[in-house]
Amino acid sequence: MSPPSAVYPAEFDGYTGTTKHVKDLPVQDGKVTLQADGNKADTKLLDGFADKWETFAFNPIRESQVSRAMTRRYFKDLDVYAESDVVIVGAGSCGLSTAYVLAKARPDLKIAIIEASVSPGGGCWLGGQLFSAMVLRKPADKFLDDLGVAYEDEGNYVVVKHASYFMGTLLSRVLEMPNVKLFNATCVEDLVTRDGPTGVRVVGVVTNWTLVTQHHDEHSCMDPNTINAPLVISTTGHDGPFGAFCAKRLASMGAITLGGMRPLDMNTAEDAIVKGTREVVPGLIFGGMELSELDGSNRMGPTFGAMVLSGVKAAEEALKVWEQRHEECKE
Ligand code: AHZ
Repeated sequence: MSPPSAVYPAEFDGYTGTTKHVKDLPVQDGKVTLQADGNKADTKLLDGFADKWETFAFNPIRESQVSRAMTRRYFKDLDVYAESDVVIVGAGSCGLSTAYVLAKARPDLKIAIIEASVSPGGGCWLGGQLFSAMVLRKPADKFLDDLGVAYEDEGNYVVVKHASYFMGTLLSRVLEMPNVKLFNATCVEDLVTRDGPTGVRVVGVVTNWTLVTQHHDEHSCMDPNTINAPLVISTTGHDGPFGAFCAKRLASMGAITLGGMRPLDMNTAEDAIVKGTREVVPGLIFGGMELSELDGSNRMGPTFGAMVLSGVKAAEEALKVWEQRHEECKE
């Protein structure tokens, strides 16, 4: 079997390409041939600017055009996604992996991602202790192959040269999908629920601008907004300033008891997170490190295989639930 196309060629050293996938780089006698000018063919379009800077000018614009270009689209999105098919809470490595697999498999589903931070990506812009490289244990390499992210194959695990390269690629793949809307700087500050004969069912989320959520104590009334959805997937990470949000909310409702994240053990932690990815109460699926708070499983530290494969499993679970119950879930 030939190696995955995204693996660095063994003899290749000092990879300096920026936007191109390794397999697309020019190869001569089995070796990648990078030119000193960074493969100039790529810069042809920009060369059109050469020696024209004296007469250079942008096309004219009126300030209100900029304002309307943004606000029209945002308010249309608020309208369209007020009834979503799936809401993903948290745009970290697990939430975005879930979105990537689900949105790609089902372009007919409307998927809203709610991220508290201005910058999506969660803790996945660096490896451990602010180092650049990112480790994923096999078989998570299959996810990278699908995404088109290059890595070094180290046997049982693979190494992406920079976590930001992984996250940047994942984000762009998710954001280019027409059925996904990312609402960042927006916090999920409660769940929408219904009581039924079999207990509580989650049917949406309560949102607010994160800055508002952070300042509720200083103002008397800043009511939130809502999104209805038959399925919510919570991937808010382990406990922290914002983390484990839905797990903590379910615990405060008495619907579950929190296990509390246990100390680091890479080998047990990653399997437990993937295996534990599931619908915990009707309408609410958990993925990623939020599960460690729910189930009392270990943390794994800087190995990210479980985050992406928990995302794959969360997407699969979502499709199963969707097929079985979406009409009923829509009330
Ligand atoms: O901002 C949070 C982050 O981007 C976001 N989030 C949290 N609460 C939210 C809320 N509303 C909206 N109430 C919220 N967004 O959720 C995202 C979680 O991303 P993460 O990277 O923290 O979690 P993950 O489970 O995707 O990845 C965990 C990565 C870790 S932690 C760890 C360890 O500590 O051992 N090891 C790994 C691999």
